Amino acid sequence: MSSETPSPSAAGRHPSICRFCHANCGILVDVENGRPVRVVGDRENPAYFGFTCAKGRSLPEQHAHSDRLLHSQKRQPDGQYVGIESKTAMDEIAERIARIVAEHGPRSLALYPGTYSGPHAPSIPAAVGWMLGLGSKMVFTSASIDQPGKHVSNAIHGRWLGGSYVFDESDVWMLVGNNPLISMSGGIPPSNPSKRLRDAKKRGMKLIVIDPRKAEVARFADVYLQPRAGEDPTILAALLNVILREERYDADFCEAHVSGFSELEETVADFTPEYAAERAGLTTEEIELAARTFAGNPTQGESPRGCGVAGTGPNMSPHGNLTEYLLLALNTVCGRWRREGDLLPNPGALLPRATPKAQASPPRSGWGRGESLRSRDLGNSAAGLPTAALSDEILYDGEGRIRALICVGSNPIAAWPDQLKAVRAMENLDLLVTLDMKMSETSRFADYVIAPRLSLEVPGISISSEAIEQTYVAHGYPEPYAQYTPAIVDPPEGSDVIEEWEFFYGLSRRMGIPLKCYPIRPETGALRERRDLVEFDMEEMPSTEWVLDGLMNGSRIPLDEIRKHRHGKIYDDEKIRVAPADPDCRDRLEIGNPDMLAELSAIRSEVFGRERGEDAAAYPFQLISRRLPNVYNSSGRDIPKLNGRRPYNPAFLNPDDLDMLGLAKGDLIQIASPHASILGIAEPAPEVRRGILSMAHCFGAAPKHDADVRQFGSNTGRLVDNERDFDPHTGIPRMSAIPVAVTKA
Ligand SMILES: Nc1nc2c(c(=O)[nH]1)N[C@H]1C(S)=C(S)[C@@H](COP(=O)(O)OP(=O)(O)OC[C@H]3O[C@@H](n4cnc5c(=O)[nH]c(N)nc54)[C@H](O)[C@@H]3O)O[C@H]1N2
Ligand SMILES: Nc1nc2c(c(=O)[nH]1)N[C@H]1C(S)=C(S)[C@@H](COP(=O)(O)OP(=O)(O)OC[C@H]3O[C@@H](n4cnc5c(=O)[nH]c(N)nc54)[C@H](O)[C@@H]3O)O[C@H]1N2
Ligand code: SF4
Ligand SMILES: [Mo]
Repeated sequence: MSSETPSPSAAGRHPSICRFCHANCGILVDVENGRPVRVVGDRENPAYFGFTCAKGRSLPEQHAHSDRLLHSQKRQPDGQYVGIESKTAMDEIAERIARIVAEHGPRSLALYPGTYSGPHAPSIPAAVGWMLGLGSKMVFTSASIDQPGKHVSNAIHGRWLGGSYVFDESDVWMLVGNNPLISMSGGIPPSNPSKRLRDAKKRGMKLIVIDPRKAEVARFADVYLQPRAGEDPTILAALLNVILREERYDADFCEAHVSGFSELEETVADFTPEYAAERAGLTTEEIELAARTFAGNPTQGESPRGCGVAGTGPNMSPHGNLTEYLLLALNTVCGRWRREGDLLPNPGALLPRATPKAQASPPRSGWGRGESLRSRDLGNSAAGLPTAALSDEILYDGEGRIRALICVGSNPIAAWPDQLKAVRAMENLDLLVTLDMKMSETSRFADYVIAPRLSLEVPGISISSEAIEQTYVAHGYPEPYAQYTPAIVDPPEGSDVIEEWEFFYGLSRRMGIPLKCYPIRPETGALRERRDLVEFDMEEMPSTEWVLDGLMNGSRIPLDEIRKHRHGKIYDDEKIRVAPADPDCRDRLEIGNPDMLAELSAIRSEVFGRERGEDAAAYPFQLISRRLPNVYNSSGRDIPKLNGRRPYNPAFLNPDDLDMLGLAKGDLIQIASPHASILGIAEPAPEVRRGILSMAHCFGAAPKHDADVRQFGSNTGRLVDNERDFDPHTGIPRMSAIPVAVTKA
């Protein structure tokens, strides 16, 4: 590294990057006596315009939290934890893993990087590099219990190498089960989404929202559909039905670049707006209006730009792959891809230079790739190994079971579907190591808990928000924005906290494994120049700055240049246009995948509504997932400034349903699925459709605390059966639209 970084902990106001969530807002941090004391938005930041949320402003409280681990912990035979020096912990863990691997092979070791490996750019590359060095491919990420349908559908549909449209330039946008104003995710840029949305509305953009709960973003919708949960494939098939029947598609684009058109057309022919309306609890007119608003009227020369994107809701409901696939098909038939000569809004900043081309890259297999599980008939899909089945693989009673698990910034007991099985799995491990800032629900089962540095104590870059463009269509920054921050403060005095990558470097060194990091490969974005593999010096430990430089090799804007602009900068120096297709290119986007169309046809022959029979009568409500503003998965709910008055996750129900059940605000309720039951606290929410129970995940503690629901909340994952109603390709079980019964407790 050649640039100079100011010494951390200097008193005063420092520009930085918020890493409480993935949105990477530009912030100003006030430092007094070596500690962060105040965080405000940075108005000089050219992409975020001073935006922050309450979570970001509570970073000082997070860093100073009384539950924060300042020393790594080791579990004693009596179950108590005592502090252990991080070096000694690494010695002991390296030795135990070497022994497990020698006896049972590298496959007995699994890695689960979660939410908080995101803000620390070197975490996942170093962890995965160490695993591959050891010979284990058993890497399970939260992607397979998040929006796995995105990865699968992009693989089997193929990528458009010219890239997608971005929000800031679009005339129409469709959100299917996501809420970017709160989640900072889902196609409205993560950089101040509410300003971007207001600007877009002023420009005349039409917004379509499909969500059983009238979420914050739905208040801005021009067309709002409030269906039953889990009916997205039917609704999207009906939109396609209208668009194809009324010839509102881009015939020239389909002719030149698409295959499977007639197969899709034939299958969606049965999904009339009348059928979809009855099934999803909508009106025919609403469906037609959504279709016409999205497609415009191309034969009259009215072809709006834009995109449709889905979020976690429909990905966690049944048929998530199909929902995402139909959405890609919808974008594709409407020709919603960037054409030859179009300017690329974001040629890259920390990403390598884009080299877009107006052509398709052919479909790949979406599942059945490589490694498969021993315990279940599931394997590697485009979304990776199935995290939802990792408990089964740990509990498997046979050759090749997983015996050791490393959790990096993740919390299986809070987050995995089927919580009680996850508890049994954690208890069945020979070795569990967590890298976590506190004794999380999962850390309480761990043999070792490694205490990490927190975000303001490490350098950071805005790569997670930029690189999401590589995996999710129409996500990421709409402009070549980047920011770097040095560490703003030193860790608290007397602490022994390390960075996640240092832990994996430390293990590599102790185990004699040369550590190599592999760059992220693009899945859905425009083509980009390549990055090189990063090989670590195993004699002398490098600095984090060296690691960041290494990982960002090949960036369009060198990291050293980005380091100079401490408030973040938009690097709009270079104009890159979509190049013409290769003359001999015959590749096409596939919208008629036989597996997807078979799944869609099977839906058409399902009985629905009242005829559904027993389950429908016994479990009349549908529990759906949602995010709360002041928590980030399992983080934030123990910060009094954020949630002091309500540390639990309310069970939001329509007031008419509350009346019908004889319930009032604050009543204790029992929520039962066919698999398990939990307690909840009723909260009226007129924005929720009748028959829907809307609840956030990652609350609740271990089962012994179940009665303390007002203190810890309820774990909705408990209600999920991971072996029933799961996707056969990615393994994700039904985590939204779960049939439940609600009664007064
Ligand atoms: N029922 C249901 N289940 C769900 C979902 C749902 O909607 N419904 N959502 C799913 C989704 S989308 C996801 S992504 C997963 C999330 O799954 P996980 O990533 O497994 O869960 P988190 O609660 O985010 O775990 C983050 C952990 O990181 C710790 N941490 C905080 N700061 C740091 C840090 O700086 N360094 C380190 N090393 N650790 C830190 C926190 O204390 C916490 O224990 O949950 C999934 N589970
Ligand atoms: N404040 C905050 N921000 C977060 C997080 C957080 O915990 N808190 N978590 C982060 C993570 S890990 C992720 S993955 C992203 C997720 O980001 P989003 O996908 O935007 O997640 P949500 O805000 O839960 O929005 C999901 C929406 O889907 C709706 N929904 C549920 N089931 C269905 C269905 O069957 N069909 C349809 N059409 N809609 C349905 C819900 O009502 C909800 O409004 O957010 C990230 N940002
Ligand atoms: S949205 Fe995320 S990055 Fe921005 S201030 Fe809030 S927590 Fe921080
Ligand atoms: Mo997520």
